[in-house]
Amino acid sequence: MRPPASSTGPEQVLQDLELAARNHALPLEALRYPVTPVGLHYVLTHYDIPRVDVGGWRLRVGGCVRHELALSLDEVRSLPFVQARVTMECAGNGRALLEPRTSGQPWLQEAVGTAEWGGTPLAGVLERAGVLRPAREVVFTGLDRGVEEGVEQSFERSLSLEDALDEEVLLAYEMNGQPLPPQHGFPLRLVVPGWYGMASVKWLEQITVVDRPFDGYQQRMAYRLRQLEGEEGEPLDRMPPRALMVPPGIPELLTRQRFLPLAPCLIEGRAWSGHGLITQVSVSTDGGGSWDDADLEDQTSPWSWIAWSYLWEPEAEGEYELACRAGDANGNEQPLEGAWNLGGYANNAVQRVAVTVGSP
Ligand SMILES: Nc1nc2c(c(=O)[nH]1)N[C@H]1C(S)=C(S)[C@@H](COP(=O)(O)O)O[C@H]1N2
Ligand SMILES: [Mo]
Repeated sequence: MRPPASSTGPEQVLQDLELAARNHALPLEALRYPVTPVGLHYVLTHYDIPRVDVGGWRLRVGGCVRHELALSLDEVRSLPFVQARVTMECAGNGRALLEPRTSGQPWLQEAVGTAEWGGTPLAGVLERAGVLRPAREVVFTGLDRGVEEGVEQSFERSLSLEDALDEEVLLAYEMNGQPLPPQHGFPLRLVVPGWYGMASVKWLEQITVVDRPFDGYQQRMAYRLRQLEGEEGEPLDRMPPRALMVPPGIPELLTRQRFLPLAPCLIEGRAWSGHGLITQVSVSTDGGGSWDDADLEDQTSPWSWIAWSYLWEPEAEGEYELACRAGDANGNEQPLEGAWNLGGYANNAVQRVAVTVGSP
């Protein structure tokens, strides 16, 4: 049983437009770049983008630690440097395609991007501070403040101590070789490879090691799979697999209907999963009736998407529905239909693209 649909009246439409104007997705043609140009990477900011005076900014580390730290950006930059290519996707990606509509950022399927994040491993900073037992979790606090469901808050998320100590978790101050831009968390953000984006706290100012489960709003209320209000729900963490294609041909301005000539067509895209390497991408050109394997690029890092391609030779003019579907080494495969939940999260149902072969 589903709870009643949220409003889809004019007020909801204006709210959706305001959110969609502030937070943009990856234009699907930008899947062509292995590393997303900074301005094309999706952006999701719950509140306002803070303006940070880097001279006065410090990264504070406290709580269950032997030595409290307050590091300037130069001090963070003097720590060991690492770079990692990481695909990040919003947990609300696919939300607007679920019925009935739920409130929240009205993403279609493109809330994703891949960046070369540069910074220093979080584990090294925690080691400097000296984590004291019985530490259990590490809380990351951003500078940005706002209100959600009546609760005033800073954007804050936690990781278990074990997850926080994973070697791939970064304190990043560079994106694609440049200082972080304001919208992606200047001067410093967390990057948690493999996880949905909410874990990667931007505008980081405080790291607190705690000895009990963190129950802040973004942990206890948001980012959980629930069917009904009041349920505890399953917390979201890693990204399930998803493949997206560059829609082939040319679009009609308003409907985005695609047109392509009757000729062989190379369908290209990318696929990723936070649960393991991508082992399969299949493509359908008949709306999911039959599926063929796409060619996959060798995957060199588990944290970055891979390219895939499929040569389609349409036999006749007409209407087609293209679809693509990814599976990972952990046996996860994209569902054909999205699974509804109250927050509209984690809808990784296959992408479908309607095309017309022939002239408009
Ligand atoms: N401080 C802070 N960190 C944040 C957020 C935020 O609103 N404030 N949004 C989170 C969410 S929901 C996502 S999906 C990612 C988006 O990162 P990006 O905007 O760099 O793509 O940042 C996460 N980190
Ligand atoms: Mo998100």
